[in-house]
Amino acid sequence: MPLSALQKSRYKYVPKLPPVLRGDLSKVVVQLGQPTESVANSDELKKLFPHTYGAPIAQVSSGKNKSFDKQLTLAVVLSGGQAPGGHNVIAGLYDGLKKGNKKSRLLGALGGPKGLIDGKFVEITDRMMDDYRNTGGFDMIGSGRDKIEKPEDLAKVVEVVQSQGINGVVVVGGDDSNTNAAVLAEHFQSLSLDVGVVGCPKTIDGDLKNDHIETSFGFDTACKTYSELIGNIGRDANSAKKYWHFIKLMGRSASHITLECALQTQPNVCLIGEEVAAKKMTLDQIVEQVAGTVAARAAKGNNFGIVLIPEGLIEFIPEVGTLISQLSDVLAHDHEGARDFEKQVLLEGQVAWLEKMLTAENTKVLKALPAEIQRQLFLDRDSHGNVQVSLIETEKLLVELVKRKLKSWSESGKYAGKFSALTHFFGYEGRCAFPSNFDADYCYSLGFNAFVLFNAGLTGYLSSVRNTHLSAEKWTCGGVPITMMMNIEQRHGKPKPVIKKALVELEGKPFKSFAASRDSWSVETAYLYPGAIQYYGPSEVCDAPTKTLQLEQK
Ligand code: FBP
Repeated sequence: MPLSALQKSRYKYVPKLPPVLRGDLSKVVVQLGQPTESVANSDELKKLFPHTYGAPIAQVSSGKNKSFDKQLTLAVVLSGGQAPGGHNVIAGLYDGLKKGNKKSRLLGALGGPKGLIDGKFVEITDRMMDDYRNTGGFDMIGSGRDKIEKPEDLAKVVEVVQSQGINGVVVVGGDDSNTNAAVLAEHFQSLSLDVGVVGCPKTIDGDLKNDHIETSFGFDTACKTYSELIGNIGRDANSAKKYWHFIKLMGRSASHITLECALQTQPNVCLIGEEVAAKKMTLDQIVEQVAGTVAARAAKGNNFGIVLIPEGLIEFIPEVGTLISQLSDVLAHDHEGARDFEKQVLLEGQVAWLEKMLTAENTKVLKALPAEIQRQLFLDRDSHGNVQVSLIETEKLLVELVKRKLKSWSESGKYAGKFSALTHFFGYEGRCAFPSNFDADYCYSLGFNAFVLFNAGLTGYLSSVRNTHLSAEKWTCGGVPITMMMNIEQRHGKPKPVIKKALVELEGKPFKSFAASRDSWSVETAYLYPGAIQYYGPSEVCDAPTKTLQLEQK
């Protein structure tokens, strides 16, 4: 395999561990606190998770551990979208496992949860592991978006873990995948199987966090990658002074990525989905806001600018969100009418069929959208029932509507600028980047810590590393019971137990810091140019966490 100079050099990088995990494993213990409660719907969740509900928070600390060297066979599953650092979770887990007992084995499930269901694994060896240390991507074993939920799939997994002698499963995933991890943990317990399940918080979207999980891995690298690109575009815009750049950023349910990139680059407009929802802004009001900034800058002779748009914005706009939610129910594969919809080949036929199924208000909203956006709203949902917002071109929709608005303003003499817009979508560019030092260290620690939790016999937990806004010298670690983060939400029109997503908090420090500056950024040209991620050099340049983490944890 040909190697870049950076890849060769990153192989030699030694990730930093929290002090408690650095020494002799015979001196590492897990202490348990008080029983916990879920964030909501505790009665329902107690019934759904009778064996695992309410487990205590776990803290890893120093002490005497006589059983640190158990011989274990663990399986690791990468689940959902790629996020920088996944290979380092595997590396930390592998190194911890082998440090505990050289005979312990780590099996990688091939292609995500499906690999676990079908019993398709590769045994990870020193050689294989060394080829992937500190590299981006999930290509070492692959990932997938399958769910382990149906009774037949759960039964297959039970067969697989028994036949392979697996003592524990590590699920590396986001909120949906770790909800699955909780289901699996409960299932094993209900059968009195001595097989643990521990999750690691992954997603570039940054929406798997709470009081105990400070951040999901991959958010740091992805945001820094997008911010480099936004900064470069900002400098181009400020040089040429002729284009407005509408940039959509990944983050399908929460706007954390967009907010972090705004804090790193200071664009002229940054839309935050959660604010749009809280203020119940209509699509027209959003368009007015963007067009208003275009006009204000044009009045100063600045016919250029940067607009950041979270990909999930479309679902946050109340009237469109309500439409999407009814569409998802009506188009769900188990909906009796869905077959008829699939028979409609032409868009007109699809809209006409939907008109009979949707409320009058939703039909009106649907019909007001451009044809291309309508088509994109009808695309298949993912396996968790989510609309695939990365496929909806909100950036193009906004350019089109802003153009129309400016035209009407110029006809009435309210606007006299030039509006030439380009669109971009940054998502896949950042998901497999070489992990920043932060993600390389954090992921390695999460994986190593997951091993410690298994060794202590825990199940149904997320690996947690804390104090991450400080240097790794101050990091601590432990485990958070997954049921503690759960509530009941509507999915596919049915109530389901899920990990509560962390949306951008409008009262939180990152949003407030942005809100305090955005007016000056809109009219002034105050772009910041963060440049590329640095892997070597002064710690303040190479190891700094995201602004979100710094503001939230300070
Ligand atoms: P996860 O929640 O699985 O980490 O994935 C998040 C994400 O990167 C979103 O930002 C994006 O909308 C989605 O994945 C794209 O999914 P896909 O890789 O299936 O196109």
